[in-house]
Amino acid sequence: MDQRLTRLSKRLSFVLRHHPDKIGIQLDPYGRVDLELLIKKFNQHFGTPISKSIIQEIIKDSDKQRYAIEGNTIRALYGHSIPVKPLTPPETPPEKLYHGTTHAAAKLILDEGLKKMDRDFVHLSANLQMANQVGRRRDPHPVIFEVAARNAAASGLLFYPTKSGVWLVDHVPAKFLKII
Ligand code: HQG
Repeated sequence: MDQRLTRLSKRLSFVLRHHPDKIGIQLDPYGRVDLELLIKKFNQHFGTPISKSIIQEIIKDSDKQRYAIEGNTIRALYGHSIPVKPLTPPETPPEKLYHGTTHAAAKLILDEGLKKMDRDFVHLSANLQMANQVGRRRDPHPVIFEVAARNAAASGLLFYPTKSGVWLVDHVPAKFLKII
């Protein structure tokens, strides 16, 4: 994806995950907003304009799907810091999920488990490659945790899938985590 689309994608994430107020829009309880309104307000606020076809190009060309256009609306699929409710019900996760992180965080996680920190949910990856990619954002040689997701779900934790291979969960106690 070229630099211009990457920059626009980051701005979309900023607005749809964290600061809809900055461009004068409100999200519904599930994080959705009318697509035409989003485009109008986005273009009033930012220098580089966006359109439905540009957003579709971003969705098609991104390494992972960060947004979904559904009917007349758009939403971020994960990553929120403003409170949003999951749009679809929890599901039984695969036996194992993964989480990539830094060495510094891993020490704390071994004691405290995974916490959602500044976001609405803990983010887990469907496969090792994704977990590595997530971890490398902050550490060139990230620590990868294997999450006993099926067992954690059996203990009552609710796992929410997204279309992008990211699974969302409120927290993961340390007993379900293993460094691999
Ligand atoms: C860590 C990006 C200390 C956790 C990515 C992580 C992902 C703890 C950091 C998505 C902890 C939070 C989310 C504890 C967790 N003590 N540190 N008890 N529990 N942590 O960015 O999962 O590219 O909020 O390990 O690719 O890194 O933007 O979460 O390092 O899918 O679409 O606290 O964001 O997606 O960091 O990343 P984040 P994340 P995009």
